[in-house]
Amino acid sequence: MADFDAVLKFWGPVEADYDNIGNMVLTRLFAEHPDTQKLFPKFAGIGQGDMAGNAAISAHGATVLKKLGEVLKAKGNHASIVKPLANSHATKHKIAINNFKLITEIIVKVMQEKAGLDAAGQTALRNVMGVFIADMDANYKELGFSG
Ligand code: MNH
Repeated sequence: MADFDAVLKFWGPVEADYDNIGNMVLTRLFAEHPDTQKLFPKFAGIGQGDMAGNAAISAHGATVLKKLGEVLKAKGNHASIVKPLANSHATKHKIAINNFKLITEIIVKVMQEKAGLDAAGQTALRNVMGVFIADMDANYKELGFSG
């Protein structure tokens, strides 16, 4: 699908700085949607002011973006990537689907600022995330998780 390529065009700066950009994504997600921080037991008690320099937040942010990079590069053939991700997020981490919509808008903004994601790229990223989220949701339903 053309949307995957339209986002991959802007992925270079993200890939070059997974730790810092990943940290920004999570720090901003937790700032704009404080309830999302409560879904991460390992980040309990970290204040907004300490997040930018927190190595554990950077490491997890990098993990998320690396996986998203795998999804982008699979260009829609991502069933084998999405399935284990849906399994862990439904049964272990208990992350309702709406949270993926929240992080989508954060990634759009951070990529706009840090990777120059333009209007067409923003639309493409929203489309790609829409496909990813729909596939996560289909897996959630199979698992009986009402996320
Ligand atoms: Mn998420 C762990 C990818 C969105 C909450 N997430 C992981 C792992 C990957 C990952 C990879 C580590 C392997 C695993 O447990 O499956 N997560 C993603 C991607 C997106 C994402 C690609 C969207 C893009 N995750 C979210 C959102 C939330 C969330 C949104 C909640 C607001 N994720 C978690 C939690 C863990 C996790 C909680 C477990 C963290 C830990 O304790 O190590």
